[in-house]
Amino acid sequence: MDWTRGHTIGRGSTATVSVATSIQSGDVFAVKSVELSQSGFLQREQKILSSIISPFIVSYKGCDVTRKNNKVMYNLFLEYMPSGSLSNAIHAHDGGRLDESLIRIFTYQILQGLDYLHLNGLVHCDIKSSNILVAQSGAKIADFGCAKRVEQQGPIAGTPMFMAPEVARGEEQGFASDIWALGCTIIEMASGGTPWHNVSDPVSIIYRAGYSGHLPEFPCCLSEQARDFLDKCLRGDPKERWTASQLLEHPFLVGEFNKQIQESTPSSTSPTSILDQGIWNSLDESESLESMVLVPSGGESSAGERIRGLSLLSGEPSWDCDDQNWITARDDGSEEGDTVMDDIEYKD
Ligand code: 3AM
Repeated sequence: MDWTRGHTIGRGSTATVSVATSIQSGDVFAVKSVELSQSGFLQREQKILSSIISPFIVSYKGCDVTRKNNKVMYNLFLEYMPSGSLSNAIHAHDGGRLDESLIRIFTYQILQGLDYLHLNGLVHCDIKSSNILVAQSGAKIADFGCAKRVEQQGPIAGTPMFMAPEVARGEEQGFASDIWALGCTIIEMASGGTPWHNVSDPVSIIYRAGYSGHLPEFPCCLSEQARDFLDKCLRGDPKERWTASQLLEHPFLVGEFNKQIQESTPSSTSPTSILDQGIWNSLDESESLESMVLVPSGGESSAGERIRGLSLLSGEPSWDCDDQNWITARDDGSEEGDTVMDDIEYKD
């Protein structure tokens, strides 16, 4: 696909995200770009996104390699989500927190995405409001740079603030860990703050989450139903946490607002959607929390040792975009100074 790069939307921890337009069709999409030599996270994301499809997950549109200012860039094409992240939506909303009716809808949509992933044997590993993207029609899960198959061994990944106790201790990272992170995301929506709001350095967060036996504080404004839902997400023992399918049946999601929720799924284009509340027009810029990868250093290690083991994941490039053996690198006509017109081919 030939395409042109538009304005930069933002810079995440692993890539720069821009708006892009297909030259052939005029379709607008988002492109995540990073230097090829540092594209391990993005290639991991490409592998996973290209194998899944759900109205609750940002859709994959392809990938290629281009040359820009003598740098070889890896580009991942995604569905464009014009309202940005849920994190931005929370901070743009009155009082910096969301009403319970909106929390319910976003929770339902994230949970549908998680249920789909888990049924397909995938763990996202980095659920948080800045990795949930929003369009007029609702919320979708994005950023699969840390995702893995459930049986896959490997370093613990994600953001310390959202790590379940078993993840913080470096024991395991499975479906239940995503559910804990969903609980933390509900806290973000309800409070406008972080789950461990009075702790900021990663060592203390890992200690709190993994070794203190404490739970994050439940926001006081939540209803009894919502608190019960949160309680089912934030059980210290992963075996006691409810699964995504169980949570979809919880009264918090199947009560009186069920109809509204159904009407506002991403597949709906109804102009009367509950999300048509004007908040999406005033989203401000905010910096995402950094994702990190914890490399476990043995079962006996302390929280401090784990933190010292923090490293960025560097995946081996795998040249299998779109199931082809060859990738064409071409000029992308960028407004940001991409100039090289010659095609380069890479073989695996
Ligand atoms: O820095 P902010 O939070 O404004 O929301 C993502 C983040 O914006 C946005 O790019 C920034 C860096 O990650 N983003 C990521 N994927 C996107 C997409 N598919 C996206 N915005 C729109 N559509």
